[in-house]
Amino acid sequence: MAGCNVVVFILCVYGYVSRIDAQTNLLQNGDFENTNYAGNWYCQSCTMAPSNDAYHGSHSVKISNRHQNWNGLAQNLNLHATSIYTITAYIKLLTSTNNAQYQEMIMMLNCIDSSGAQKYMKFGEIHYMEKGKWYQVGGADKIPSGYHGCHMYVQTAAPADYLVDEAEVHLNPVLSNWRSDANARIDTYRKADLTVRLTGNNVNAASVQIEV
Ligand SMILES: [Ca+2]
Repeated sequence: MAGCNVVVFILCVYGYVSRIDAQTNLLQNGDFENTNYAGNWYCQSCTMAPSNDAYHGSHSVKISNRHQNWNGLAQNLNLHATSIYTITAYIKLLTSTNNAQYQEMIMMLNCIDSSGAQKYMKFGEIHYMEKGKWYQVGGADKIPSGYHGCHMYVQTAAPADYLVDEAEVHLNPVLSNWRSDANARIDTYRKADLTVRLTGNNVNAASVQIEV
């Protein structure tokens, strides 16, 4: 922000805060570099353990001992109803059901409303994930009205072991007044009065052309 003058400084600060909101990873220990998962990740009826086979950094997490498709890595999230979020993670399939070459991998979000009703959303899926390769799985979706208490989890056919690394959840910014805001910025920063003075004798202002 070193280039901001006094007037622009406030806008720079506002923009900086907005970028923090958009870029902040809402997951705790999303890179799995902390191998203590207490208070962040948990396994839905499965086993989780640190792995040195990492997509990023030094560690990922290995998920095993699964018996149902929904048995998988999960983390709780307190999200805002009607907001749009992006959920992604890098996943490597280690073993597959029936030793198939490919297997479907899904990034899921489950949310609950005040009456206890549950909503299941697919944020992204890889239909044909091949064993032994890292894939980014996920996407963006809007939280339905009334829902806020959520948990994201990975779903795939059981039994199959997999690794997860670099998991992220971001709030997508909403630019509701982008056109009027853009016009206001153009008026402020790109438009200014231009004064032209003619000097000398015998100059007819009606015959002067100005090119910019
Ligand atoms: Ca990592």
